[in-house]
Amino acid sequence: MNGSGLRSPRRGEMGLQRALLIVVSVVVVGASVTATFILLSGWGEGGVEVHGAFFRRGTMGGGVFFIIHNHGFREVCIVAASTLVPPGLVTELHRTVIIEGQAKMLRVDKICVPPRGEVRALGVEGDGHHIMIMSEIPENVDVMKVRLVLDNGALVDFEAREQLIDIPTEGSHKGHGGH
Ligand SMILES: [Cu+2]
Repeated sequence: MNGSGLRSPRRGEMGLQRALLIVVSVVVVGASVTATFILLSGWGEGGVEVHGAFFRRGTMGGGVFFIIHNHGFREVCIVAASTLVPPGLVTELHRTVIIEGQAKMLRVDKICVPPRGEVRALGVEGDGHHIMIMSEIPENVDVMKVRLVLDNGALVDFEAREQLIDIPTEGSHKGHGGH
């Protein structure tokens, strides 16, 4: 066997290398876990963000409109919606389609947002999708709080302010850029 005088410095080096290896492994594993997490879920609430939300009252109930953006790398679908404020209104996921020149609202099971993409849930002004409120919205409510349930289990809460529908006046056609 070799003298211990020769071996101990090498053993020390080995220890240092092993320590470095462990540090590197921990970093690599950590990075992989983070990358996997980002790939699977995106950022935040399922990697999904809601922009420009508003609601309009209808004859009975109303509609909630918004743009939903998916930052993730996987398709995400809205599978249900509910209202937190006011609580417990009856909701349905809808899509407006034009059939023989007539706008018709269809109930849909889900609203899917492509990876790295968005859905303009703005009724006929977007791609038809919207959340239909099937029960009466109390008069004093001008901001609703809405919750979306995604197929990956994430919840997305957002506020939708009432948008009053402009009643066209005689001079309205003179304005620039209205629609
Ligand atoms: Cu509808």
